[in-house]
Amino acid sequence: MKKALITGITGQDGAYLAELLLEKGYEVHGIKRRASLFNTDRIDHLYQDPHEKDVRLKLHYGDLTDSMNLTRIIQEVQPDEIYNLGAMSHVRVSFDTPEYVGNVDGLGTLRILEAVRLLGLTEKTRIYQASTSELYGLVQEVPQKETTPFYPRSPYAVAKMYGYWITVNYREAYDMYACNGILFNHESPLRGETFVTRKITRAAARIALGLQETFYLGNLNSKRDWGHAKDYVKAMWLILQQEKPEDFVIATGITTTIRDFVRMAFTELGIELEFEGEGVEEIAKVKSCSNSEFKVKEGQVILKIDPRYFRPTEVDLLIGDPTKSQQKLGWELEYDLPALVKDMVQSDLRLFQKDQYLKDGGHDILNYYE
Ligand code: NDP
Ligand code: GDR
Repeated sequence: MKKALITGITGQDGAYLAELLLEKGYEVHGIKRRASLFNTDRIDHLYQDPHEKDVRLKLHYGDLTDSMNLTRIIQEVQPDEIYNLGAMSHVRVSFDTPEYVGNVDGLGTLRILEAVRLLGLTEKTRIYQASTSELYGLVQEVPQKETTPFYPRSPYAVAKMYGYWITVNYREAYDMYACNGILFNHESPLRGETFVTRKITRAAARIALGLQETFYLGNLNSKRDWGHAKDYVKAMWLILQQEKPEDFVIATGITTTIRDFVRMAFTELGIELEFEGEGVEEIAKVKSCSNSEFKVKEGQVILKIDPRYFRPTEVDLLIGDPTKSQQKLGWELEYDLPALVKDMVQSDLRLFQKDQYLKDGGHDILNYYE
């Protein structure tokens, strides 16, 4: 039975990847951080009682800032594959915590590679590094492909740039099977609540149910190439199954503005919007609603701009060229953008219907989310 070790198993991608690898018959080990509250929501459905026999999902406490911890876990597990997904992954927040991000997202990658080398596992263990389209940053070429020059625009992207190159360097210096997946934005119902797509789908559901009137966003003009995380974890696995280690861009090849994502999310609920004004004065109002059960009024302002969400340096346009991954990995998309939006909006609608029942029953519910 193959063994995989996933850092960041409690995150969006970690959860989908763990599910995929368990389905493929792997023994899956994950590193989770100690937190004062339970932090395994996304993988609770995969949890197996450690007292049972033949348990194939095993969790270890650890942190990417702790070399000794990582080395010990890798020594104990002796993994065939390591997926390094752990990171402080929020671009805006990386401007607030730049040193921490350098330590976790940059040096954390080195700690994994060096542990594998020092333990003499270079021939056994294959390593996947979660690289990102944020490396492209300021537009140099579109669509962006494996050979496009990098120009990172945030402490997050700069840290990930170190992670990218140290992975390439260990592959070349020590003949390791270590690869970068340069993944463009991928989303899902499990997406963290403060990333823009999930923020929008949650707000759309809450506004439709009458739990909230308005929500706030930052820059509506940036464009992102969005796919579904379920499709993207399949690419991670494929990248580690090739004869030779190589780096791959994983993307859909289609780009959309944040404004259009807002439109699509509300349309999924039968709510048509109109946008007016410019810059920080821009708003979106309800033009019509075809679902009489939803508690929105014509003319209701559902979106305003809050400059707090602007970034000191922005990435304006991301659009990836997936030709290499389609040809060499045989990677294919199951979800297009409308299918992704539908999955996220319908999931958040189900989630917040529970809050609506509580509210109708006279219980207090949280009435504002960032
Ligand atoms: P999430 O933010 O959902 O998950 C990040 C994971 O990393 C969580 O499990 C988190 O733990 C863990 N983590 C954070 N800090 C540490 C640390 N110091 N030590 C160990 N683990 C830590 O990210 P995604 O699942 O969306 O992304 C997975 C990876 O892919 C990340 O590296 C991200 O930067 C990268 N990426 C993501 C893309 C996307 O669009 N989703 C695109 C390209 C790259 P906890 O739950 O305790 O916070
Ligand atoms: P990104 O994702 O920065 O691309 O990084 P995010 O969803 O945070 O932002 C996308 C774009 O939306 C704009 N935006 C807002 N963003 C957030 N979070 N909140 C807002 O209120 C808001 N309003 C507008 C942003 O300015 C930006 O242009 C994600 C992360 O998953 C990274 O870890 C990953 O590497 C990249 O995708 C690829």
